[in-house]
Amino acid sequence: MSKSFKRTTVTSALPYANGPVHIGHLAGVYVPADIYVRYLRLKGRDVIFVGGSDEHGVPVTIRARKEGISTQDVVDRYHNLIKKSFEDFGISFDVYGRTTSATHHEFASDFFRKLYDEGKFVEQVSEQFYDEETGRFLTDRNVRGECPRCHAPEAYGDQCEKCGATLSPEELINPYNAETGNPLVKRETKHWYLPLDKDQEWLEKWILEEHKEWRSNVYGQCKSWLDGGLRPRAVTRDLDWGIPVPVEGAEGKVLYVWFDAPIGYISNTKELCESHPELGGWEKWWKDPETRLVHFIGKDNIVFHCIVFPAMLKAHGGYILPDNVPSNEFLNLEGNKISTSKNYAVWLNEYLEDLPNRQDELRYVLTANAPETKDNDFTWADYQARCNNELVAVYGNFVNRALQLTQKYYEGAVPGCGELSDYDRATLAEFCDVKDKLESLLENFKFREAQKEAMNLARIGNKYIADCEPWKVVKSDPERVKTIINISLQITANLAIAFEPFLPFSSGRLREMLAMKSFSWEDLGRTDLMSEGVVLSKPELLFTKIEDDVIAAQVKKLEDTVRANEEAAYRANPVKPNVSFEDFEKLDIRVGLVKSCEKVKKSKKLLKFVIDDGSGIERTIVSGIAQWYEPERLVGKRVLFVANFEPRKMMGVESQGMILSAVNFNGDLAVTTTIDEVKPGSQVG
Ligand code: B3M
Ligand code: ZN
Repeated sequence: MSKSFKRTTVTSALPYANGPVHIGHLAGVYVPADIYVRYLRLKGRDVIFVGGSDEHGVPVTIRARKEGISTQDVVDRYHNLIKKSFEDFGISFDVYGRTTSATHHEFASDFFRKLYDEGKFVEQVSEQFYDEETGRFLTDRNVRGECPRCHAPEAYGDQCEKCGATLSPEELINPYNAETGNPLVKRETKHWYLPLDKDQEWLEKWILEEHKEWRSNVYGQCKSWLDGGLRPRAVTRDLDWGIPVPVEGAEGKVLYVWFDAPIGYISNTKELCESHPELGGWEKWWKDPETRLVHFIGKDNIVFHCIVFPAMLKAHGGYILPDNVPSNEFLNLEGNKISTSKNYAVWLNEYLEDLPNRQDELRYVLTANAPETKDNDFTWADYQARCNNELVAVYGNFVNRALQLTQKYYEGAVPGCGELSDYDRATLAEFCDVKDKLESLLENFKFREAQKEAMNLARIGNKYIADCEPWKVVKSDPERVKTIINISLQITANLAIAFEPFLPFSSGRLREMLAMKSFSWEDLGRTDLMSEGVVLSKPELLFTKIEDDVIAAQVKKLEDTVRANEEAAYRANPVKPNVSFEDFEKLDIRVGLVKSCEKVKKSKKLLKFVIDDGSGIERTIVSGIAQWYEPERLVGKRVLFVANFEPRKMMGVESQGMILSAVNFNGDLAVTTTIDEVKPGSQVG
């Protein structure tokens, strides 16, 4: 950051109001954003923290259909639930709005209209799949049909899960509506496109040259988009849920959710400023070049925040562009992907109920494990270990010792500091630079390391008390003990400040116990925060142990979900109608020995096998299982394959057969083999 700014507008991605928020959202976006904002506030900087629900788009309409209630009911329910759980978790938004608000509808509509009037869009008519019975156009993912390659009956409009082929909806044979099963026809429809191809040049300069400091995952994704060449993107959709396109002849069309949602950051700011005149009008926060704009998002939102939204702002004119877009990778849960649709998550609202008053514990673990540079895994065992071994045993233990000894020896009044020993000086020197260290980490969005640094301060304190052993010298050298306790209390006061952005609940309680009146980031590193004679409140434990049964109950909850999903998957995939022996015999399944296996060039999914099928001539088979196997692992294995499967070309390679795999309920694959060794070419039957 070379420029200096007067104020900061911080936004965090607007969660879809189609379900509660879970720990993946928290770790990826909301906890880091909240740490950052709390830090800036504590430093006395001018900052607003803007959040809200994203209430448009297909996900909420799917949820409504699933639950059999209206879309408005869905967004009302989840908006309120999300808002409340964020509040209870201490995510300190200045405003938490919603994109169904009148302010937002008007704002987004005007935004579109201005670009339209100025000819910033291109209009394009294209053919899209249409369900005549429901009178609706379909998104690619909602079109299903027979795969043109492997003839699986239920391929998606963008991909066949059976053979791994990448498809477009036009290629499907007998396309149908995934939800209603109705057959589909092609129909012409007009849409408005943002001609991003025209933005290529300035975006390249702005991102690739002027924002080299962005996190490498963000920079890398932008670079690969830009290298691939930007294409026009449709900003309208044929849907009945959303903001109507404010143009004559656009009946039945709405703004694309990714067009209106980021504008929600601005309209929510407008709402905030209208009720808080002291903030000085929303424009100051979005148009003044002395305002710094920072978007906290998850990695699947990078292109929208770094390319599309800036292009929209630029096309409109008058707006500032983001100065940084700190995006995290994903958090997994007990080794599996978190999934809203599969109900596989730790939901924030449930956590708050199941583990009451343990907000800081979760905040701590999510930051300690934050997926800042790579995907990370949350496990309940790790949660327990970090709470008990770090929060309780290090931070909590130190604070408790310092406070209890003050009670015991001085009836809670801060003792004066006498002459310092060399060891005292060395200890104080160890934390005098904590402020600089923390600042540089926080300013660079390295929250994980920053929290470690704060914890290090507690470690210093713990070691200090343990080494000085005041209880041993309290009789023989009472003056020395006063100094030891005084220094311990100074460290404790520093901890209350250092941890405030990360663990605001316990920091608040600690400040009360310390009777700390003034409280500012600038005080960090000082060794005179606790004045002699100040009487402390009665100490309480800052953290308590997490017992095994609490963890076991959470693990069981997840296991129950997995089991329920497996049962549902089985029910959705019942055994097919019986076949005659004759029909079965038509399939020629054999054993093949894998001679070599390698990735098919330019394909993420396909592996090319060369197998010994017993005939003396090598056979090539292509299989869409690259996601599950490193090719080397399969070499030398005996696999089962369909030998008389019609040859077909995949990515330019002719595949002569099909390797058989078992598909797990969660979609994972395992290639089949025989228990004992058999000769290649042996028949299976
Ligand atoms: N609702 C996508 C998401 O939750 C979207 C973010 C909007 S930010 C303007 O991943
Ligand atoms: Zn297929």
